Amino acid sequence: MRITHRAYLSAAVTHMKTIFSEKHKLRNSTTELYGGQLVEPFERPSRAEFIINRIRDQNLGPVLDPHDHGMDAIYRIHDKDYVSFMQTAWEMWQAENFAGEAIPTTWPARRMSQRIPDFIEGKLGYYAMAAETSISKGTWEAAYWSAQVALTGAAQCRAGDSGVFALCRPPGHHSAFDMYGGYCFLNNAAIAAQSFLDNGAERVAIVDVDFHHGNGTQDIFYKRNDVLFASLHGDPSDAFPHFLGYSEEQGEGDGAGFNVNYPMKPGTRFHEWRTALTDALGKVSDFVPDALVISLGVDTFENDPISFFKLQSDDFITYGKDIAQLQLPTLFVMEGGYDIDEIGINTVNVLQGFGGA
Ligand code: 5XA
Ligand code: ZN
Repeated sequence: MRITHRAYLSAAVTHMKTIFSEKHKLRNSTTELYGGQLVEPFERPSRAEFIINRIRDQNLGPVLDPHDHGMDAIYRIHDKDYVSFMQTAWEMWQAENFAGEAIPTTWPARRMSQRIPDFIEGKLGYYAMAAETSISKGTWEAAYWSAQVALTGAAQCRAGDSGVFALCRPPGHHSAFDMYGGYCFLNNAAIAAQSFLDNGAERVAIVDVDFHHGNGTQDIFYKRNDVLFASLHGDPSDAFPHFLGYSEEQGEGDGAGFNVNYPMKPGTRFHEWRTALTDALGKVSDFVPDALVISLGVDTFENDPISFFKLQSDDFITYGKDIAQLQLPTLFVMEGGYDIDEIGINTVNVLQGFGGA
């Protein structure tokens, strides 16, 4: 029987597992500060629903619940005081009887004290790197399970799967050691990468293909040489997070040379973007990692409402194949993507491209 390209693709990807928790729905904030207004958040539960529906429609493979790996793996990446703040922020905010969701309004800017205030308003400003992300009921629980999704995905890779999809929500790559924002509370990709290292890997590479720079991941591994971090993103002079992600940021101390940024201008199309990806994958190959983590955001899509690259749906298949050429155990960790109509197609295109390469 002649195997068509499409049939080959479907057959080849049948084995990719997805790790997914319904607990993502607990992250259901109703407000985002955007354009000077409080709007319905772009990062909303339906994002994950469209992705999981597409995975099921396409028979990508089994969908598994996460195991509970506990707090220790989270503390390998995040500050205990920060985690404690995240666990209690909503209760502290509610205790003040504020009407809306918890949003920071003041920051420790240049030449100000870095002491952590007692009052919730001050704590929010201390730990937040951006104001769009409201903390609401259930935020901590959803963030905790999102990290467990990533940890379970890493465990599946270690058990021998060549590619696993961690359908994390909320996303993670803007969250640093003691920082939240950009819709992120715990850095799922960093937690997963560290779990590979803590279970025998010597080196792990993280390639961040989300439209936005992965400032949290960069910051976490900036002085280390056991994690190579490469990020393709909107130039921070034009795009969030604005204050990190320039090409001259190449790592420090032991980490010098292990951080690579590819900032790109508004209107960037796939050809140029793919040139950057090829360069990043070449660096990954030279690094000879034991595992690869992909921070997978599909907000590079041409119709994404908050981004400015011009990738088309088929491009996601192509670059999934490019990633597969490395032949590394690969964990895809979901980050951003806000064109709800296409988010499932674009995400699954990457995974099918990877599986069918
Ligand atoms: O990858 N990060 C995002 O998609 C969040 C961007 C937040 C912009 N205010
Ligand atoms: Zn993004």
